[in-house]
Amino acid sequence: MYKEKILNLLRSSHTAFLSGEELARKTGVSRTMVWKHIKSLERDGFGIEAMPSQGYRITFEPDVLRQNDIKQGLKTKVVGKEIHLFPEAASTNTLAMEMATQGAAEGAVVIAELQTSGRGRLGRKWISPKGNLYLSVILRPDIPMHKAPIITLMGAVAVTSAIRDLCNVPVAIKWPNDVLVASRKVSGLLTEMSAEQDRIRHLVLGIGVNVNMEQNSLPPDLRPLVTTLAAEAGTKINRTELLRQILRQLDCWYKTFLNNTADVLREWEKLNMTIGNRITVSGAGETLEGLAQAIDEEGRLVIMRDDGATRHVAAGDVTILKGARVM
Ligand code: BT5
Repeated sequence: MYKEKILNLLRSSHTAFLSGEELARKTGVSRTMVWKHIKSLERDGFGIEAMPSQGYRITFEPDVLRQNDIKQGLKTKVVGKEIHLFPEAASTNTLAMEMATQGAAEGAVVIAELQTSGRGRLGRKWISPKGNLYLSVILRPDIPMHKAPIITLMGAVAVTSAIRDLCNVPVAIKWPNDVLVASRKVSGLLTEMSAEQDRIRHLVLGIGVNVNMEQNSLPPDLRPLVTTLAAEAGTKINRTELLRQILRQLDCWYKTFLNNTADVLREWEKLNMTIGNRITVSGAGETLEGLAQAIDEEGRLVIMRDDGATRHVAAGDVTILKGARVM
């Protein structure tokens, strides 16, 4: 707590030096304790210049997520009321599922700086080096099971909106769980559920966003398909700000979801780049080709085949064939 106070004071004095005496007076600890906290901030990666007779000032902020920074000005009602932050996790979804089973509160968020076994759908891997965002949110919605897939769409709306709020990049959603910039994947979502009969015990909404990672952290075959917000925006992105905005958007859209799922679907339609295109969708052992016509009230993709017949698809991988709308 005192360390955070010292950090806040140093940050608010910008480039001006703050003396050890002043820091001690304003925080109510001894000058020796101020010095110990300064050393601890340096161990956290902060660059702090110490000038005899002048004091201390920050010269470098590390790109590290900090619990207090994330919470500053967050003001969410449900999502992010509890934050569990780890330097490393096998998978934040796995951790969040365990915590949910042990009774963690709705809205609790598990975040990791990197994942060693990040997961996609169907046992696929999610490459998770440092520099990105990896988070999983525990939700306990009292909804019928067939509405659960809309949670993924809700998550995509929140992530896309947050990116639009903060980064000047043409971001859009590809059904069902991809967020793309210039046709390359910048974020993926994975919803996992624990249920009994027709009742949902809990859901975990996992979100990975490629923010500042180096492109060469990816295997070569993925590089043409994947991008980062920093690469698209041409500048490094503040991960803490983006994370906070994602949590705010999730908080807002989850509330909407509980009140009226149709409102979420309407927003999804505005932010998506799938509907109106000729596509193939593969999954469940078959590949369908046709026009992506709409999403239905359960979040399934409605495809019109060339013979005019329509199919409602609940899961799969979409490829956009031609005539993709420019966003
Ligand atoms: C997804 O699956 O897109 C869901 C990704 C969810 C990741 C989050 S991170 C926090 C939480 N904890 C987890 O363990 N998971 C969640 P899917 O649609 O199946 O896409 C997976 C495919 O995306 C892979 O097979 C690769 O082709 C590609 N891929 C892997 N890593 C990627 C990355 N960092 N960025 C973009 N694409 C990637």
